[in-house]
Amino acid sequence: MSAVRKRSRLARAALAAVALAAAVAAATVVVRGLRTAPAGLLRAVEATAREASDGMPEILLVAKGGDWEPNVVHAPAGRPLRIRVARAGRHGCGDTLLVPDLGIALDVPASGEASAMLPPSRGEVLFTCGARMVKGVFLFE
Ligand SMILES: [Cu+2]
Repeated sequence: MSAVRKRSRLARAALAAVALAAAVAAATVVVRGLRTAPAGLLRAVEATAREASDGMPEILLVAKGGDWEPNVVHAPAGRPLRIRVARAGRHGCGDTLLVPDLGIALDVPASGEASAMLPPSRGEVLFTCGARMVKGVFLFE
């Protein structure tokens, strides 16, 4: 990997962390009763939704400990997004994934996967655990 490309990847990760921090700060205003877990969010794990075989943008989110990977998800604006959820290990925080602004509540099975379809969206949409602690952000762009 070239130094330039590496630097650009680092810059993008830093930008994502800043976007996440801004989203977390905004969340306390936007979503009432939301609790933040900033320590866990300092480590941004980025990914981009990919088209599934049916053409739908899709992302797999895995609960690891109390955090989700990825926790910064880039997805196309104005299109639905299928989220698939699974867990690696047991942690109460991974029981549920909420997307409060979109009215989505998804139970995460002890084994296997569950999925839900997010409606077409734009901009930053946060996701949280069942206790409404911010766990990550979808960036519809
Ligand atoms: Cu939690």
